[in-house]
Amino acid sequence: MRLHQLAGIGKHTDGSITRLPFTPQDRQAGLLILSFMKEAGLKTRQDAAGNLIGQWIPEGISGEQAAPVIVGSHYDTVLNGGAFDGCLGLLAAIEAVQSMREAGYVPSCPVYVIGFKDEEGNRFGYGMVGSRSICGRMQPEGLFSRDRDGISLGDAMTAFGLDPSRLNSCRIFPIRAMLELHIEQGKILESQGCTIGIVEGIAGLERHTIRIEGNSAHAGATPMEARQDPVPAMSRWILEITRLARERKHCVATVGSIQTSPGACNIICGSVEFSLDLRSLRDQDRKEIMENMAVFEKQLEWQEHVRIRRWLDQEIPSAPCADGLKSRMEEICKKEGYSFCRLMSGAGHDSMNFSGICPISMIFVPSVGGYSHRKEEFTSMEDCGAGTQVLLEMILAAETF
Ligand code: HGY
Ligand code: MN
Ligand code: MN
Repeated sequence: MRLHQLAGIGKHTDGSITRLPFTPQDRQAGLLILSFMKEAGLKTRQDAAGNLIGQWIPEGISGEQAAPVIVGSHYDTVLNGGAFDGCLGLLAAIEAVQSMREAGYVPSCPVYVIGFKDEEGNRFGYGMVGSRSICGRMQPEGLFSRDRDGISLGDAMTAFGLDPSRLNSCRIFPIRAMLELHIEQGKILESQGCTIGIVEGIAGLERHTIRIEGNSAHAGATPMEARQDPVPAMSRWILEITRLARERKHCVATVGSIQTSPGACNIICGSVEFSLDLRSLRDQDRKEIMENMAVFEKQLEWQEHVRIRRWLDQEIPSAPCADGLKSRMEEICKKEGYSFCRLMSGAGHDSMNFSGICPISMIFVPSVGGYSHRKEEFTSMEDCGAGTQVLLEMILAAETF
């Protein structure tokens, strides 16, 4: 089965999967996915960002009709991730189009199946490189983001055989609609016994890097009152952002990566560098929280005798899904007898980059136990099948949307 074949690329002995962008595992996965697209009868190409594009352009289609329905998802993983995040949506899209073609169906507009590149941002910290490029929203500074070995995103793309100077050529416009099937990555569908999630919208997100500099010194010979220790300052910073996020509904703040320097047990750190991933369904929440943090940082610098620098790595506004497509999805669920509920997506997705360019629509299927971004990530074949059926019928709906 295609999902298991793809999951085998980058799999560790513990069963988790690491398939980071512009790596040998990525190349191997790309070749396999292109072969699946060819089996489905699609005309395949890879664009300057490394997106995999399978095109179905019916005879005689031109002009306005040429605006494609785009359907797909990403195929990179997080570090030690699972088999379903992104890949289910991409393989389901290939499956749906293959079924339509084999049934002799001819769409009234082009249908592009796209495997998006580097959605997770787990290697360079920037993320959504493929979908931003297709939407003309790739920021040039993103190319200078670096991985843990100091390799920049731009250099990694060039070494992979791509051309980061031609990302503008990735732009697809106009687009009729963007459809994405994805695992929920939380527990709502499972707890409500729903097979299908009709996504209302995707939370906006911003990611920062924070660096706090103090003064490295001997852990034993330096009295507490004489220290300029960035670690207690960082701890207070993290407690403050956590407090501010907990005060607001649908707002989440995560510090997922922390580096201390020099990082030895008997040396007071000279500096610490850590990440912030802040999300909210209300963009105003994020603005208020970061304004509060700017004031808090000034106090912290003075009280802890340290210097704090923070820079924004990326920001993507929240993205509402198209009402008309949500209603069509509800009709499809009722017709097919699938239990469904409406929910917001706290997780970010490639679709959010299409907001404001074309109508977007996301279909969720349940994650067993709510597990995701770990090897236990799982969705039943029955739910995968239901999600694929809804995706197929949403392609039909989007054509006439
Ligand atoms: O980070 C996210 O929300 C997504 O998994 N990329
Ligand atoms: Mn993910
Ligand atoms: Mn994903």
